[in-house]
Amino acid sequence: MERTLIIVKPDAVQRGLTGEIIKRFEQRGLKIIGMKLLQVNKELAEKHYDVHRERPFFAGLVDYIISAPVVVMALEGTDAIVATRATIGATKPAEAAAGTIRGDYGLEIGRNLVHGSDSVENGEIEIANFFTEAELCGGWPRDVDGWVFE
Ligand code: IDP
Ligand code: MG
Repeated sequence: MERTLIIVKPDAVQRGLTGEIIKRFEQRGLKIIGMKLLQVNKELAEKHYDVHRERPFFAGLVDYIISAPVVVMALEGTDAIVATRATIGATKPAEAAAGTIRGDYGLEIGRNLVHGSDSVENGEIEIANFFTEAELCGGWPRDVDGWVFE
């Protein structure tokens, strides 16, 4: 089982796409082990995107992510990192495949609707940045688990 941090970004929340985005991950079989709405502060935004600190788009990226509330989710499932990134689609929405979240709802890289962790290690780090242990229901026995996980 892998864990990943998903962020329904401010543009998606503003556009009323929160439910649609949650639905896609839920339908895929991923188990929600944490979820909340919050407005990210600058310190947390800069920590989350620290790897991009030297990039020219960093300041704009931080402004974007703190501009309105987001919904953050910790998801658990088989190959959760690869599976969720496939569901999210390519970073540039204009190039993202139809049927992906970005390919269905986005056009521009700076308004690409959703974040998903890019490795198991970063998933654990990012989940810890956004959730306390008490806020997570890790490993809860979902009744359909046997029909999703082999
Ligand atoms: P990812 O979200 O697909 O993993 P990353 O390369 O990790 O993409 O970039 C993180 C986020 O930074 C992107 O989702 C996007 O919001 C923003 N971003 C990346 N590259 C650019 C850019 O060239 N211009 C503006 N924003 C960018
Ligand atoms: Mg990334």
